[in-house]
Amino acid sequence: MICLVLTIFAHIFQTGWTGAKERTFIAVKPDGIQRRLVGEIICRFEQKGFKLVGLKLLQAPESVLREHYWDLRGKPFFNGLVCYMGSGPVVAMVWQGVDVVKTCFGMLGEMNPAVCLPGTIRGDYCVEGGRNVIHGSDSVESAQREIPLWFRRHELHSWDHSSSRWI
Ligand code: IDP
Ligand code: MG
Repeated sequence: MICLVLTIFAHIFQTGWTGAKERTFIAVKPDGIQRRLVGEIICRFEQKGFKLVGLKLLQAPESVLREHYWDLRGKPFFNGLVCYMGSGPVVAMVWQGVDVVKTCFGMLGEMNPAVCLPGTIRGDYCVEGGRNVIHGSDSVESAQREIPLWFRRHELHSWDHSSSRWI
């Protein structure tokens, strides 16, 4: 009974974050831009059938990068990671759709490119974990934290895909 109540609460609380309205944060990292992979990467999510609701090119402030990778602050590579992510502009995006977080995370491939499957973005374009061209939220909770960190409300758009009933 308690489980049922909690499940209902969780569902109500997450309204707007799950189902067709689920959103994820994706960023092409500075190496992805240098390697001219922006078009290819956007193309993959677009052709998969997800909806682009936010897009911008920006030089990420160090404060945003430190906050974004807060969970990794104790790792020896943390400062190098912040430096790498601030070494040039990133393309920040928000994509929307059913199960978009899990699906996009799978499309990225593993952090270690040596074990990435061919067909994933990292599997096709990376050889080193420290230069892995793309970030994607790893859970709905991460997406809920990351999207407001990178985007203001007015930078996100609600619009209808004319082809949505075919996807
Ligand atoms: P993810 O990007 O697949 O979610 P995480 O383990 O969350 O992987 O790590 C975040 C990012 O930190 C990675 O994408 C990568 O850029 C960087 N990173 C993780 N582990 C290492 C490492 O051992 N050396 C250098 N960079 C790392
Ligand atoms: Mg991660």
